[in-house]
Amino acid sequence: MKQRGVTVWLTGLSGAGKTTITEALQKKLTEEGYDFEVLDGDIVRTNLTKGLGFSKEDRDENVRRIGFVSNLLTRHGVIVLVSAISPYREIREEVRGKIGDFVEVFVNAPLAVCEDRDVKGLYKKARAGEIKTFTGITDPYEAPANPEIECRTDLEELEESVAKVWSKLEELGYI
Ligand code: GGZ
Repeated sequence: MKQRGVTVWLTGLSGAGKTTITEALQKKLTEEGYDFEVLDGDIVRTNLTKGLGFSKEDRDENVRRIGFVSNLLTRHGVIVLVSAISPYREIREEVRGKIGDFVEVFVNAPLAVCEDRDVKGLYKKARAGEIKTFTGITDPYEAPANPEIECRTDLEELEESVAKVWSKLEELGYI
């Protein structure tokens, strides 16, 4: 039977754990032989959305383009893992409406925890005023109202977060 496509959209603050969960899901999907693609904001911004900045307009454009590609892939039976801050609810909902087969994962950790992790030193720079419009510091993050899954990465182990996503995809019949 042909695989059913779905977009698994991970949204959350920088440092919340989106990429880590995506990488773990990627490993599991590979092991189980599924067709999938990954669209990570950080990487997509070096090609598909190159040149876009971090104003609301540019972030929405980034999300819209990621959503466009994700829709094409999803329609062709691919499991698409999207990892992007995607801070604005309205555009996430717009993309959800276009794709239909859409599972939203709220990768949630308190700002203080993300800031404490500061893997890339970006929060420090934002606090120092070296980065303008940094999500959570000088720019908004609108949490999903009704995500299919919420992963509290400060409270649960990575395996637990991955298992939650996996069982939701099973429950919805995508895997
Ligand atoms: C937020 C920023 C910013 C600003 C650079 N605000 O955690 P990261 O480092 O590795 O991933 C973040 C990435 C944000 O790209 P997205 O495409 O996910 O953003 S959005 O969905 O809002 O369009 C972060 C880094 O780039 N970064 N400047 N000002 N994150």
